[in-house]
Amino acid sequence: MTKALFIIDVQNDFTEGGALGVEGGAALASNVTKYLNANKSAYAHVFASRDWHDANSDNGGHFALEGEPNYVTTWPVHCVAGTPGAEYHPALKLDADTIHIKKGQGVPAYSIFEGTAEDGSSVADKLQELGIDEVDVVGIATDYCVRASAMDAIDHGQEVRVLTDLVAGVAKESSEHALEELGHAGAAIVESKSLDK
Ligand code: VGL
Repeated sequence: MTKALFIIDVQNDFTEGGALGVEGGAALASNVTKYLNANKSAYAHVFASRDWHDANSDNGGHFALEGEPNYVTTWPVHCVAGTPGAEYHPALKLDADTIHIKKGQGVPAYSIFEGTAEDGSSVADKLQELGIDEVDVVGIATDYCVRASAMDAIDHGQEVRVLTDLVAGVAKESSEHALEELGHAGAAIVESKSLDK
């Protein structure tokens, strides 16, 4: 078995003080770094995604440029390409061989599978090329991008685990619901502490 870690959208705008900051985001960033340092040998590859939206655009209706966002399908302006809000949170320390995925250029893109790597290839192609068959998912937000990324990983035939102490959500109820849905879809919903190394 060849395992990868997906680190979803641990970006300044999704952490406290950011345009769309979720509670626990900053703590999550340093906890993911600790986890990664302690479990490096478990992962053949690490993928890290960033929402990377266009400036001066509603990004396919994703940004509420006029009126209030509904925080379900429309959002405040966030993660504009090249701005500090779109950078990884500084407490997230990634190795040089991390596979960086950018998504959402001009469109809503919740799943990492909608993004592309720096060499232009898709996530699905990378997984196949690298022989990956197991994926652990951590990051932000449980109820949106983590949910969509883990669902797509299941749909792409991966054996998926969502690490519940290393995710943070927009809202409590929808986050709990997302984990339930993922469990029903076949993901293991587990605490990182409970895992065998
Ligand atoms: C996300 C809301 C809007 C996420 C992205 O990363 O989960 N949430 N855009």
